[in-house]
Amino acid sequence: MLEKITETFSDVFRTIAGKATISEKNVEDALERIKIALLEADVNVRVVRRFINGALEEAKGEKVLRSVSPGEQFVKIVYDRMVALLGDERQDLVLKGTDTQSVILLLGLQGSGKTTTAAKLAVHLKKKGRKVLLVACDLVRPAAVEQLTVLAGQAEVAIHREDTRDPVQVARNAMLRARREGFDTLIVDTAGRLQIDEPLMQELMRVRDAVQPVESLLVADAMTGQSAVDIARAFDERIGVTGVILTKFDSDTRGGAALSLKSITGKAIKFIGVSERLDGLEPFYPDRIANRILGMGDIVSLVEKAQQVYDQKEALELERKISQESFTLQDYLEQIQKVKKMGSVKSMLEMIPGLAGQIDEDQINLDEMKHEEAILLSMTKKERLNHLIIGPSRRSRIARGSGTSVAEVNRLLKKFEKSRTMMKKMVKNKGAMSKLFGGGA
Ligand SMILES: Nc1nc2c(ncn2[C@@H]2O[C@H](COP(=O)(O)OP(=O)(O)OP(=O)(O)O)[C@@H](O)[C@H]2O)c(=O)[nH]1
Ligand SMILES: [Mg+2]
Repeated sequence: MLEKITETFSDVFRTIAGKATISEKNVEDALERIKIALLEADVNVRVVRRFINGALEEAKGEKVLRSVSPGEQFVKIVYDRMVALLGDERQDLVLKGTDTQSVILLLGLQGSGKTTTAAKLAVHLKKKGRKVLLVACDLVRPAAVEQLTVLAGQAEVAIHREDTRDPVQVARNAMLRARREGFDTLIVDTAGRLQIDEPLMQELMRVRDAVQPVESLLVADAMTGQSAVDIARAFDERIGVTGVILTKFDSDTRGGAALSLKSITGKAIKFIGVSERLDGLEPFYPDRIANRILGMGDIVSLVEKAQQVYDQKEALELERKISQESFTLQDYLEQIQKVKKMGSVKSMLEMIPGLAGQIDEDQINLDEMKHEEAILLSMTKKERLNHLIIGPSRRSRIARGSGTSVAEVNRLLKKFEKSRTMMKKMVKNKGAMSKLFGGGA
């Protein structure tokens, strides 16, 4: 998603960032192109106008045009505005403590992804140590309860379902059951309609009043484009929306909805759905998405974080290695070991080029990290310096030596190769960005 805008941004930035001096005309031209890209991506017209006018005013100021690095200042202005547009800070769910009940009500049109998202959220919250009960309150579509039951099975969480037509009854009983059986979090799946209609709203209001949700999340399909904004407004007016989950972020959409939602409705995007699978739910981080959109990859956070541990010389050396693809498994191992000292798993992983900014604390698989280190240590140094010489028989030796499997060794090698290519691309795209964000020389 959003590839098209990213292309334009990268292109504009490349043109402007390298310039030693830029004129008002340069700024205007650059913003004109950005404006067209945003409009083509289906971003709301008002949002685009505000974005462009604000950026124009700021960028044409003396301070920018006369500065030592006007191009980079310009990029920073656009970046900051993009983060603001997406909602500034990450907004997490606001739930009560586990000694009491928190109800999450999911709302949305038909096919927006409510039922799938209910199960994904259950997985997410279970990992955070909550006891989750899924509640099947879509009694309109015949197969809905069955669908949620199957998903609950896959997610290995409990489900409350009843053979009735009354969602309020199901919701009430689910709460009683939760109290009896010690569930602290209820996720309520509701019925969708093709369009917002009165009977749906009435039903949702009754369910809402029965469960008193702490979060009423609108599940919106990223492919809906512009109308997502109207849908969000309508649900907010009638039911009260506390946040949005934007599904199908992985799809080939223009992405305008994502960029307009926060700014027009004031409702934060809390998560994005990135696949059909149950692990396909990611917390929404405005700055990371802005990075992605602006084509800077996550190199910015890498450079920022890297700064904390490496001195600049080391960072430059690493950058050189990455760009020349001479980054080896030996380097990879050293990264793991060096940053391990820092304690936090997250900051440790953030340090590894290619992983920066893509990690969510609760997606971290500690065991996998340990396995990777073990695998790397079971290789000879020569192998770590040139992974291409590791043939099939060595792979099984390494697997045995590290107490892992050949599949795991293969996976590590594949991952390494993939991230090496990715890192190279990121470093290349970065250009002058590292200076701006405090890294590099
Ligand atoms: N690619 C992708 N597909 C998704 C995502 N979320 C949901 N889907 C798919 O979208 C379709 C509809 O999802 P559901 O969860 O059934 O949607 P719903 O809102 O419950 O639909 P109704 O109950 O009919 O109103 C399913 O095929 C899901 O697998 C996502 O983030 N990415
Ligand atoms: Mg459903």
